[in-house]
Amino acid sequence: MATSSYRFSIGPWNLGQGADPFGPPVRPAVPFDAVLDTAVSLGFEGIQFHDDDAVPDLETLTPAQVVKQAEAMRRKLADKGLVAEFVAPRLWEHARGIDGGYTSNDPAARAWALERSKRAVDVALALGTDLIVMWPAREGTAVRESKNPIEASRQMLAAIDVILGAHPKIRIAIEPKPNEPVDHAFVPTIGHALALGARSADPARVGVLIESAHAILAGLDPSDEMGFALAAGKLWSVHLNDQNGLKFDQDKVFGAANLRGAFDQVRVLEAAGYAATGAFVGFDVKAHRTQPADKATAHLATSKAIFLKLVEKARSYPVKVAEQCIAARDYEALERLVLEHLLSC
Ligand code: 3MF
Ligand code: MG
Repeated sequence: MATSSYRFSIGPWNLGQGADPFGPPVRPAVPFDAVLDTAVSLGFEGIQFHDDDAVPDLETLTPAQVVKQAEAMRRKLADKGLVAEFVAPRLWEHARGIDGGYTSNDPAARAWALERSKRAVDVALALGTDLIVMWPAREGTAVRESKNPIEASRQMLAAIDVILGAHPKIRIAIEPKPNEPVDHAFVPTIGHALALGARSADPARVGVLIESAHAILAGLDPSDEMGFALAAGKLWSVHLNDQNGLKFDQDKVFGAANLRGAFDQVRVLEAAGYAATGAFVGFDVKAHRTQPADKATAHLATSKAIFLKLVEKARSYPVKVAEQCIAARDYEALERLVLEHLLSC
């Protein structure tokens, strides 16, 4: 199969314990080494990290100790033939980030968020990656009047500049999401993320990570969001998954709710030569709560298998016939062509 040029990645949070807001964990925690073994056995080469996945309890360590532990993690990855894809400063779970980090109303919390982000840069470099993922999870509001959106936008930009300033090689991929855990996020879409990046101290080092479900939650088509970023050379990672309409963030298996939408995402990645850029394909998918522990990796295997099947579909797409339909402005014929192509064996 000529699809092996894609590189796949996984985050430890994709092997979760099945907890949801209405019920506790139903599966034992997966030890970190088991996450790595699962990655290897399913053909995932990259590991995505929160800063404290790589260095547990990093807030209690000195910067030198943090680097030492991250270097040990890098060796552990290398022993298994794995590499680190990115590091995301996990501001949203810490007590100090209760009201957001960079946009908190508490100046001490804002200072903490910037310091923690600088430590995440240290972790990334020690792990051998130059990519920081910024998911601005709590950078928004539940009560609209509780923060000043003008000030918040400036604070987000200042945070980007602090991270860029931490090392001349570091790049940031912003992962926008319009809501959840907040009601309204300050950086809800790819357009917002790229506009912020363009105003940063070094726009060449700010790009995006697109999660399919986040685009859908913003009422947008994920493949169009990808096209927008790809046209600017800014798509530096993806979190492919699916989402059944406007509800909580479901992190469903890629293609599970909208197979045609998944095809369109693969098609735009293929058209742009995404695989050749060396960027990873990540699947931000969760196992169902009902799934027994010994089968709670199937969501990853299925997402990857469906992705690869859709790569074949994109490569065998009848381009000539499609062009004729488009030239004749016969979009009904194009519609049928796409549907029959997807249904064909
Ligand atoms: C958000 C993310 C992650 C989250 C993860 C945990 C990089 O969509 O991709 O941040 O931490 O999803 O739930
Ligand atoms: Mg994600």
